[in-house]
Amino acid sequence: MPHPSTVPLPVRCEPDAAGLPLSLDAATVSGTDAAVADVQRVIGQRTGNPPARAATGSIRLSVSPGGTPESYRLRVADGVAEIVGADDAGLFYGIQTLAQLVERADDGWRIPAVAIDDAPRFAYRGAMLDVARHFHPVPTVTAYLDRIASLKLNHLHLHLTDDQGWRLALSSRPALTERAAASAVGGAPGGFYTREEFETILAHAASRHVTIVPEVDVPGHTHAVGLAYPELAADPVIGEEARATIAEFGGGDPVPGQPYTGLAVGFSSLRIGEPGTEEFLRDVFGELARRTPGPYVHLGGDECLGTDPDDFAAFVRLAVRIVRESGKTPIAWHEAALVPGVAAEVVSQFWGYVHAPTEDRGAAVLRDPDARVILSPADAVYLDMKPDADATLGLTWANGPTSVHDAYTWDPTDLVADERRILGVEAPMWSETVSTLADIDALAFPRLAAAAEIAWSPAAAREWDDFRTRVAGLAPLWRASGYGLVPSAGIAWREG
Ligand code: TNX
Repeated sequence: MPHPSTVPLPVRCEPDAAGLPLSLDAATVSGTDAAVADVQRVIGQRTGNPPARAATGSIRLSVSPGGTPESYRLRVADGVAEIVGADDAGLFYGIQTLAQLVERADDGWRIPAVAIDDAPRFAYRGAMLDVARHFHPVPTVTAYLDRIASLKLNHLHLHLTDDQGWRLALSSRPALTERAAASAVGGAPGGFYTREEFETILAHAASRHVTIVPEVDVPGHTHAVGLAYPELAADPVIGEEARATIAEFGGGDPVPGQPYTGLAVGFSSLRIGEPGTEEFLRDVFGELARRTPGPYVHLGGDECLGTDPDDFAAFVRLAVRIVRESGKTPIAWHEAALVPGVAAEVVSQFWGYVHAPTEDRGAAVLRDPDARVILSPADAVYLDMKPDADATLGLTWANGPTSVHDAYTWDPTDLVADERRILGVEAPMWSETVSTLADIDALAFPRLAAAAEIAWSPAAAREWDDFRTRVAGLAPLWRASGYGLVPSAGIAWREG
């Protein structure tokens, strides 16, 4: 029997064609307030008819501690659905699966009889949103949180700063948002999150069992810092790569003290060795650590193309020390993790290639026995790569366009054979070409689902034709949830 349209694929899923389904027309739900509200939201979105609460519902939700973290068990039989989570997150994931099972019958809505036992493969299942190149306001971030959580992703990495703008108000450094937040790529309006808005994002993430991973990218990607603190910013160094990007996309050369609105990378750096720089790092990372509940702070460290390598190494060691002293585990892009001694102190985020790994794209970090890694191979999980050559949104630098097939047909162990060194997988959405939620949806679906399945489901059970059929079957749920789906090669989105 083909799998029902559940993505990511559960560990064990046994449909019972002869069993009595759960009819949703008069269904009721019982459990904790939060879990009941989750069921009412996801079923209500799909059917327009959220189940009422009852003391003992036909949908029964509970937590039975002790199993694998984030795991759950779901049974639909005899007109009753029961979900038991090993913890609140596991119960939440069972509810997401339940919503995916809803189908239209001749006489209304129902959930077919099924037995599912499910648990994640990796602890870190992430997405990243670049809110710096284009600013994405709170409703876009909360909408993206809903999307990623419905696919059982549990981390949202926010790229909060870049050359084009600084997006988070800090009490210790108000000048950053007063002077460096009004710009964005292409002259688009900038913006930033106030303290209260950032709290709203954190609270929404918590309600969806998502940990926010805040990133302040240093020492490169810091042109905007120079708008607020000119004494901390080195003069731009426009290398070959930046020159080629400026030639292709325009935007002019970066000018110290003026907002940068182009697409070039690698030209900016903080002044390393300057005493004010250390104080800046202590203020920024200290406040970031205090204001976020998660275990990680991302310090960036990528694409410092004009920075002297010894200066870069000294800077990275300092930044790592400061983040660790703040009580958090630093995450760093692989260039920083390649500084000798650093890999043992951080989580390394690899953004090289899986289909054609090369040393200049960080392959050494994959072999370092000290490195614990988050895998973000750019030619497979960079959601900002064009899905096909004709796409209007997206870039192509990572081995050309990335089809859904490319996004699905790789495995983390292709990169690191020892699975214990792999913390998980993260799918970044850089936003040079992405300015609205509709743009995000157009690039994310369905490749985000491919990343989620790679991070959650057993490798041996994954199969491309089965995946693309299941993913296509989710279109009615996703449309009803407001996700903007566009035509996608190889995916026959189901109507109705
Ligand atoms: C590379 S990936 C970058 C970003 C760009 C992205 C565009 C990484 C660590 N750096 O600065 O936005 O490519 O795809």
